[in-house]
Amino acid sequence: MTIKPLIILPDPLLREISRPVETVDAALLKLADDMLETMYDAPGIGLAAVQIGVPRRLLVIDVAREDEPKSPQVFINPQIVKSSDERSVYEEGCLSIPDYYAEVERPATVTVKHIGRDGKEHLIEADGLLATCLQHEIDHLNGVLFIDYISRLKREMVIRKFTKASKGKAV
Ligand code: K1U
Ligand code: ZN
Repeated sequence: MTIKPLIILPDPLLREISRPVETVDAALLKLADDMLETMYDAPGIGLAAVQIGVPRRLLVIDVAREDEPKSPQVFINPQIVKSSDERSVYEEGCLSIPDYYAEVERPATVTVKHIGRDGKEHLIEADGLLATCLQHEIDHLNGVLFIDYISRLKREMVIRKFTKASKGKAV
């Protein structure tokens, strides 16, 4: 397994719509394993393939607490098929926007259809942190970032800060 470099704001790749995965083969499963390794190293609780520069509809998640055994999950071509009216608020972060956190309100429960690493279709009903994380990661597949849910003023400040930092590094 390989730890891959993370794509950071304002990289335009983060605004691309990821293409569906066509075949679940050894190469795709190796990509999922590299994503898990990268996510654990960061550390994070989720990662979309586009965050390591691969705009495919693939994401990995592990919301197990530190005192629990690892529980890696792979979601291929995930789709939200049902969302609750009930909402929940969570302070989110993003590995592509390091050290910035903001409260985001989302549906508290989602049902997600996806293909698993076994190549078969699955349906999962998620609540709590898993529901929040699934929605954050599926947003990545559609070029949406959690800063899109905060005020325009705050979002522009964050983008300006990261744009400035990226120019500083480019020289
Ligand atoms: O997609 C990402 O950028 C990963 C992101 C996922 C996420 C976090 C919070 C709410 C929704 C989705 C992260 O993992 S940020 C890092 C983080 O939250 C974390 C890191 C270490 C321990 C616990 C959490
Ligand atoms: Zn993110």
